[in-house]
Amino acid sequence: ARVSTCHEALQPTADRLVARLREVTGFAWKQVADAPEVELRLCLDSGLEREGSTLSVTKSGVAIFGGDAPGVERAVQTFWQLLPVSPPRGALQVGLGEIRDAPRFVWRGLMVDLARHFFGLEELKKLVRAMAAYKLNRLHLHLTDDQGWRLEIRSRPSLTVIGGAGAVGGAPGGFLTQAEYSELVAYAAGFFITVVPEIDLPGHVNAALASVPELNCDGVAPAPYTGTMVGFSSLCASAVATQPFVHDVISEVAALTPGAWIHVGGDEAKMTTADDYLALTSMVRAEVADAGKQLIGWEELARADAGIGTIVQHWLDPSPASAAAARGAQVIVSPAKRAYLDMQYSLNVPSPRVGTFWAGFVEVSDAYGWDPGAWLADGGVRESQVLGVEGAAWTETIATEEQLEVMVFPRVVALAELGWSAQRNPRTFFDRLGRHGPRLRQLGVGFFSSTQVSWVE
Ligand code: TNX
Repeated sequence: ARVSTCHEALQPTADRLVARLREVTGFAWKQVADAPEVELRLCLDSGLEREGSTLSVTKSGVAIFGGDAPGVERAVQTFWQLLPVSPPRGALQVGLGEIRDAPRFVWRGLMVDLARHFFGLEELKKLVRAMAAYKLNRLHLHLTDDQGWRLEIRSRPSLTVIGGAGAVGGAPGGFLTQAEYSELVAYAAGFFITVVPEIDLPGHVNAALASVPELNCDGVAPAPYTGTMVGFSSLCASAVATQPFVHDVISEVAALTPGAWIHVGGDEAKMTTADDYLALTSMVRAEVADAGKQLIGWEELARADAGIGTIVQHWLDPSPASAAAARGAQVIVSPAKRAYLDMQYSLNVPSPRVGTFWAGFVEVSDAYGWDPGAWLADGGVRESQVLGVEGAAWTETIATEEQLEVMVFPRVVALAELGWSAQRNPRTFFDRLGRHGPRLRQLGVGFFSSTQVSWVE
């Protein structure tokens, strides 16, 4: 049996497909150059949408055409969903038919907070594989916060030596070396998933202040922080070390990141005066532009003149993102009461120690029961200004990989469908999701067995 490809950009998808076909069927599948008569054909059709595809199953075989290489990858994930989780060994049986597909939103993300608790390369790769299965395409890493600095910066080794050492509640810290970060970026790129690094400025910086004394207005480094308060730290606008620090960090992060975006946080800078906030974020904005990247900030950044060319991530208050959109910004929607994956599903669930509920409980039905394109409609934000949707796994209360997975899944699957499909159908969603227990298990991720879902084996 053969898989044919017509473009080298399809190689990562084809390699994984062939490996899995060999394993599943036991046949010696081979890769060949483009040919119409093969059992499984992967090719491009520039007439299709970005990430869009046609998948046709005829008696002579399966043909997948993508509008681009990501489109082929997404359709291959659909192909596997057409088959049983563990197909019987031998010839595969797929129903005849054609699926024409394309995403509703270009941004379908998962944010993981590595700062409050650290999660390493292997766990992040596992999350990438699971994201790919559900056609998510942005992995946003919250790399720095009061409790930890999680990316090696070669010009400032103390950031990770001191700032990376601890975590919330005295848990072990950790950080990604630049080599590990690059390995993750490349791994994700193989699935056409872009890593979006976040360096949170000018608040949420205690780990940096603790690591680099000159960043402090009084020149004295504070102690590392292992609690869970927010809004108490700030870069010092008058410190001469501040601008060179921001420059060095942003240029190293940009150099390591082939993706178009750098997220600069901007949230909850409660100890930064309004003037300093404006000065510091303008400086950050200039550094990101000099580094050739596009800026993303949490909705608070909209205070600081966010217009055309900025991407604002909405999480709490609809007004700043709406105002920014009116000035031409694009919006990623991550409403806490729908998309915050650190909210408990319901009281004390999954356990009284894991998760919080300041934005309310978020059951699977809440994660699925809203329309990202219309969420800010009252603020005048049109669907065309909504770049997409992102779930955010904050980790103050999430200390282990098992806890992280149970909080992320299956809610991120619900968000993934909102991001991908224009047809939101709560009536069928819970049945369809119920058949994904074995698939999530096959991906090796834990998930919360919500009683809202009729899980089948
Ligand atoms: C708000 S969302 C935060 C985070 C916390 C999260 C906990 C945002 C931009 N800031 O610092 O981790 O709530 O749910």
